Amino acid sequence: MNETHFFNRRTKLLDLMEEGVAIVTAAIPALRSNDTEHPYRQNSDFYYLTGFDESNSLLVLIKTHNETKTILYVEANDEQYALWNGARHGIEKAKERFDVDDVRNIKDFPDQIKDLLREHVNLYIDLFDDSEALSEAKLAARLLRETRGVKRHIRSFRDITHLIRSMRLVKAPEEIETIRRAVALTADAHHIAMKRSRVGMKEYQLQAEMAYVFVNGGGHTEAYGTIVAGGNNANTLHYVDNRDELRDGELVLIDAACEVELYASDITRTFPINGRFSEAQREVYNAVLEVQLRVIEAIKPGVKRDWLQTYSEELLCDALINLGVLSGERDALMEAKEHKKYSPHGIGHWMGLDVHDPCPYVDEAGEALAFEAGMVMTIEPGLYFRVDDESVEEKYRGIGIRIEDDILVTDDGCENLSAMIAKSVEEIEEMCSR
Ligand SMILES: [Mn+2]
Repeated sequence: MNETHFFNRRTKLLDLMEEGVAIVTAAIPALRSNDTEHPYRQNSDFYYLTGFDESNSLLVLIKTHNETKTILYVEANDEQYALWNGARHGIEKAKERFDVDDVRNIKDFPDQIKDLLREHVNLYIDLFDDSEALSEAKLAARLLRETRGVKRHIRSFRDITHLIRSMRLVKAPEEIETIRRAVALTADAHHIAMKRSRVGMKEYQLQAEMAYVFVNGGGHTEAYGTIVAGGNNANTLHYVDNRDELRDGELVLIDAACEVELYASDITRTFPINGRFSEAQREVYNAVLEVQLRVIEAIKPGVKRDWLQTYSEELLCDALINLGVLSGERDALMEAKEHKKYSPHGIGHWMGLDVHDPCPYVDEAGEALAFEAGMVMTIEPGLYFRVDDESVEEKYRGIGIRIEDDILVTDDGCENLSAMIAKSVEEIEEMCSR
């Protein structure tokens, strides 16, 4: 991805804005403990507009009836900081890199924000951003309102995130390429996990095998907390403890994927720890797989997301009836939400700069969005039978299965970006035997 891509996004955002000033801030570093921090992760909206990964920076976009102005505030390079933490871009290098109208020192922002806001009525911000910079901006807006002789002042705080996230919904070719790179590494990691899985290992050891692939493949991080859930642990949807032993005759559910240039992938595979599915495991696995394949098949431009959700629940309900877990008529079971007990989560979510991309799911009128080429959504049906759940046959108890792929909507249908990852019973048993 290059500066032209980011420049074009800023231009488009200015197009979408009414007259006013927008401020988008970098993420605040997160303290881990005492004086150590979590690895820095840039605010996705800020990154989307700049590609800049330094903290303590912010972007100002100004739009009047006849002109626009873009200003990037960054930290100046500081020798002491550089000695301990490495050099920052600084003003000069940032000027070379970014195609903005001006690069300024972040230290000057509090003194300059009042002038930037003068005579504007709209201030676009993330309404839930509690950074110091936004406090400064709000203070400046208040002072301007109280100043006699100022003809126009900020009268409304507008949500900038909605505009940016609407743009983020449809991915550009360079974004899809980046997601493909993340998926490729994730594919290798899942295959390694299948190959290395042995009875008696700890869940964290499979996690470590996968983390090695991510880091060795270019220093990339996990896109979210890795789930390695052996046996009944798979029935805890957000199990991240990963400290249990992997036992003979059980499945392991792995929901893990890496991030490349801040773009996520999100993949789940469930496979037998000893390499061979039991009969009961195979029955449930194929039931979930069938649902997943049929839902993916249904994705194409024009299809509405809420229809897809209902369709997937109907298929899961049918699967539960076929397995003998539920009995009765499907519509009545759906009405009573009986299937939700064994499949409580949604069929999928937008994916991009965030693993759960916070892009809108409904249009301005509140109607469910229809798929368009360039949208990326995960498809992840699952069935979960707790080990202590006496409402299911004993042979199914303790089985939790989810299968998740990353789906790109195309002009004439969709493409499974993670189609290369072993998924059928045969492919998985073959991969496990290597
Ligand atoms: Mn997911």
